[in-house]
Amino acid sequence: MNVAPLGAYTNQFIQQEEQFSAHNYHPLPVVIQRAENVFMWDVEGVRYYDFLSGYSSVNQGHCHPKIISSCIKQVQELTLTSRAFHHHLFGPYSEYITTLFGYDKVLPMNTGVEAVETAIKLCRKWAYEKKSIPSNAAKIIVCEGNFHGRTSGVISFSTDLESIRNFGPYLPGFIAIPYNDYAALENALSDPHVAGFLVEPIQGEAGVVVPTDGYLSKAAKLCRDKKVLLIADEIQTGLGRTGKRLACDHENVRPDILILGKALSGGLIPVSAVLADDEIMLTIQPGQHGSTYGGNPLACAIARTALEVIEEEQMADNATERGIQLREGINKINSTYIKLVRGKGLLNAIVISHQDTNAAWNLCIEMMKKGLLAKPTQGDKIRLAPPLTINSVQIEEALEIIKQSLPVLNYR
Ligand code: IF1
Repeated sequence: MNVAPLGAYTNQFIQQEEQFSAHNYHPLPVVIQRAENVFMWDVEGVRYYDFLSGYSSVNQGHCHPKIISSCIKQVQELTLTSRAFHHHLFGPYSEYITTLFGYDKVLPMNTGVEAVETAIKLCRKWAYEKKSIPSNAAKIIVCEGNFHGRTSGVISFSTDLESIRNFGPYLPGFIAIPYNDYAALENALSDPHVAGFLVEPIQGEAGVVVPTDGYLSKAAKLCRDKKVLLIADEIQTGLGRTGKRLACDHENVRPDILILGKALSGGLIPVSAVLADDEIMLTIQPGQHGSTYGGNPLACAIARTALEVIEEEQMADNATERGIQLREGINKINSTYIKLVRGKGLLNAIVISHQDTNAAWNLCIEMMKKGLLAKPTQGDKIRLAPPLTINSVQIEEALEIIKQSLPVLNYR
């Protein structure tokens, strides 16, 4: 088993970070230097299983060779034109991604939250120009427990106090309803000024909250009936993570606006995208929205290959099989400290049962010492989300590490 000493190098880098960088994260005490596929190595040379995958950004495995080679080829030829000029990769990439997901058009952005902000602007523009909602009266329904990013606009509809406290004033025009509550949605959509329903098919940050089977498809039908745009944030759940190309595919739901990010670049650079049909997408005309790096040649080259390898290597199917193996393996451990395991594909979380509020953190530290990196979320949950390239032998090894780490919780 790996033993991860808090070695001299590790401490040196952590102290440097402590002094010279903002304290907006509380990382595990490990300093990563290299990564390949499902593994990362720290500055002490210790190897770890990556069970966070950059919050589902490296679905394809770290430094996937085909994505890296596309990047190396492109980065030496052309990296940025800005959208003031056309470039030769934008048309082919746009055709590829819109054909793959079945939409008329794509609007390329960079980070996930920029794509969420873009989707909100598209929804509002459509509301005023197509649904004739009175100016500035459009409302978008969101869910309690949501996580869609950290801009001032997007945190305006967060229900997480730490994400919003002292960042006001907030952007108006959002109504939060309970997640996975069809009646609450039906009630909210009775307001004629509602333009859209923004939802994560599975709530990641909330601790991998999987809605009841049928919730998404019933919500989609209700939105259709009420002429409200269904906006699916698949930034974390998309691109094979839950065992399908999109989490919406589990219920054959086609959102009106699809938001992608994270693994769209395989973890190389920030690449995000908003997909929609012409009625919605063409409400934005030249000069009404944009981004310096949106749709840049390097992003197009990387994202095209990042999408191709998910399909070619059937990563969604592997996520389904490995996810079943992981959840069954965890249930077999039958630990009193694991209240439950939940998830779909390789987006999973265990809920820790222990009177110490730091138990999940302590378990993560112990798993780190034994060679597996995972992070607690919402206090008592630990997300388990390895790259979709993980194989069955590696899942068994990871299960053994989890099993061997649990006794660290043998304290009152
Ligand atoms: C952090 C969470 C995960 C996302 C969904 C949009 C975005 C995210 C469903 C915005 C980003 C990241 C952000 C990062 C940690 C991580 C996260 F814990 F914050 F909530 F994954 F669950 N929609 N999630 O998950 O995308 O702008 O970051 O590219 O802010 O701490 P981004």
